[in-house]
Order: sequence, then structure tokens, then C-alpha cells
Amino acid sequence: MTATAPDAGLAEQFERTIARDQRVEPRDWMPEKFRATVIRQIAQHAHSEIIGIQPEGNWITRAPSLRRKAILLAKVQDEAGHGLYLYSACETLGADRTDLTERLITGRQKYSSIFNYPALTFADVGVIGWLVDGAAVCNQVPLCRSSYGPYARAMIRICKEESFHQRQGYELLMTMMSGTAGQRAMVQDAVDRWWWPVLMMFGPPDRESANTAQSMAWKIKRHTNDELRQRFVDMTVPQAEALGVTLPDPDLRWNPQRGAHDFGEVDWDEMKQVVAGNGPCNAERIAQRKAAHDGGAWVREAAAAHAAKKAGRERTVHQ
Ligand code: FAQ
Repeated sequence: MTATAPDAGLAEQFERTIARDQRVEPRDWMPEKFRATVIRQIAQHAHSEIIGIQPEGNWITRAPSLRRKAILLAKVQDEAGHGLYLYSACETLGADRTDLTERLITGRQKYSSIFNYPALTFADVGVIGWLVDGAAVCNQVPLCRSSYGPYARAMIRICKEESFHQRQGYELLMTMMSGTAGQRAMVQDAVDRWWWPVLMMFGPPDRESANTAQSMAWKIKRHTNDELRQRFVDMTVPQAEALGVTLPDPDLRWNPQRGAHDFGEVDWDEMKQVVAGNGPCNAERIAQRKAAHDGGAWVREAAAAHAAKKAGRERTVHQ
């Protein structure tokens, strides 16, 4: 599958595939740096989905009604599914899932900074749906056209499910906003805490993004981090108005010359700290993931023993 010294024909064929907007498939030759970049991005994405279960999963047992509990359970199950899909996409590139999990648990591979913030009230469940999933959809819809085939195809289903996640969050918040003054205050408090961390989900500013230029040239990414952040702000402002909440940015205003909203500077030092492992919940998130992985060892062992037994039986039958 890997070829380190290609003949010129293979490299040309790869370049042609990219230039023609066609998909690179697992069987195709690809530069090792392309393979490594796609593995890095998909693995980080998969880890984010799996770790991303934790802030909301924490609320399943405390959901205020059967309906809210059923919705939240379905959403969390979707996220687990997205993680598994994405690990499978990584495996098509020769990555090993056990190794990827090991890299996550030992801090050698990243996951989205957003999941290192706590979900303090049930309004946070709504805001995670509205803003975190909203940002995820905004970032991931263009990835349905990513140049690596299995990733692009996985994104189509994932985006459909993320849209449902966004809608359930917005609907939850609409309900709370038509409730008591206390409920409205809870929503505003959650928006105040999540707004800036959500803007960090789009990655560092373009001037500091190490990977954007190459990933855009290879069409792994279709837009820069700043382009997508801007798109997200523009689509969210009218939603906030309809909801009746204030986005916590005094510099946020429509700029008719640009045909877009101006907005304040993200605290990039805070983002660097969170990505470096020093956010409010980093240690807790990784400890919980490690405990779940260790606790599942017997399941993996049983599955491997069953598969070996089954293969043995099939060999005997065919002899
Ligand atoms: N947090 O050079 P760039 C979700 C890293 S899924 C942590 O700009 P790139 C669903 C970056 O990896 C959310 N690390 O990198 C859900 C790179 O690492 P390196 C996840 C970050 O790849 C909802 C370094 O910094 N979504 O929310 C962050 O070109 C609710 C330099 O950055 C995806 O993964 C960050 N925020 O652009 C689940 C989408 N930003 O090279 C549960 C796919 C950057 O040091 C509940 N990924 N880094 O190893 C992408 O679109 C891109 O990878 C970006 C980063 C845009 C995230």
C-alpha cells in the first residue's frame, strides 16, 4: 500500500487526481506526507467525537424529561458512531486503531479544545448542540468534498446527523427562552461561557496555521480556518437574535463594506493553553477515556478469543 520512491508516473497521477477534483482512494499511491496529514486530521477528528461524548453524557441521567433524555441518548450514540466511522477511515490509510487510542490517552495526538470545558447546567446541553454542533457542521460540510475518498464519504452521513444535533440544541434553547427568567438567565450564562471557546474550534488564525496551505493545496481542506470562523459568526448572529440572547463580544457588528460581521480577537493564549493540556477539564477527560479503555479490555479479549475459536472451527470444517 505504501510506496516511498514512486516512479514519476504515480506522482503525476496523484497530482492529476487532485487537479481534476477527483478522490484519492486507499488503493492509490499517495505521498507519505499526504497520508500522514490525512491520518492526523481524521484521528484528531475521531478522538474529538469520542471525548466529545463526555460533557453531554454527564447529563443523560439528569435530563429533565423522558423526551430530553431520549434525544440526548440518541445524540451521544451518534457521536460514538462518528468516532468509529472515522477510526475506520483512518485504518484505510494503514493506521492501527489500538495505536491511535494509545496516542490519545498518552497525549501524543490532539482532540478538539472545546471538549475541555465543563457542561455546568442543562442549558449547556442546548448551547453545545446549537453552537458546538453548529460550528462542527460549518467546518465539516466542506469536508464532504475532501480529496480523500473514505473521509469525504464518512462526512456526508456525519453532517446529516450533526444537523439534527444542532437543531435539537436550538429547539431546547428556544423552549428555555420561553420559560422563566431563571431559565433565560441560564441560557445567557451558557452562551457567555461557550462563545469564545467555540470560535477556537476552527483552529488557530490563518497566519499561524501550520497545515492550512498544504492541506488546501491537496484539497484535504477546502477553506481556511479564518474563512470558516467568519462564516460561522455570520450565520450565528441572526440565530442569536431570534433566540433573544446576546453574544458576549462588544466588537461584534455588521460591516457593510465587507458584507460580513466584524468581531473581537479570540484569546489565542487561552487556546494554546487548552491544546497544551492545561484547560479546565483536560486531565478529567483523558482519565475518563483511559478508565473506559481499561475497563473494556475484557470485552476486546473476549472478542479476540471468540474470533480465534470461530476461525479454528471454520478451518476444521474445511479440512
Ligand atoms: N483544538 O495547522 P492547523 C465535533 C491543532 S468534532 C485542538 O490549523 P489543521 C462534533 C491542529 O490539529 C470537532 N487542536 O491544523 C461533536 C494542528 O495540530 P498538529 C473536531 C487544534 O488540521 C460536537 C495544530 O493545532 N472537528 O465537534 C485545534 O489544518 C458535539 C495547528 O492547526 C474536526 O476535527 C483545536 N480547536 O486545521 C462531538 C474537524 N485547532 O499539526 C461531540 C476536522 C487546531 O500540531 C459533541 N478537522 N488544532 O498536530 C479540521 O477541519 C482541521 O483539522 C482543523 C485544524 C480546522 C480543526
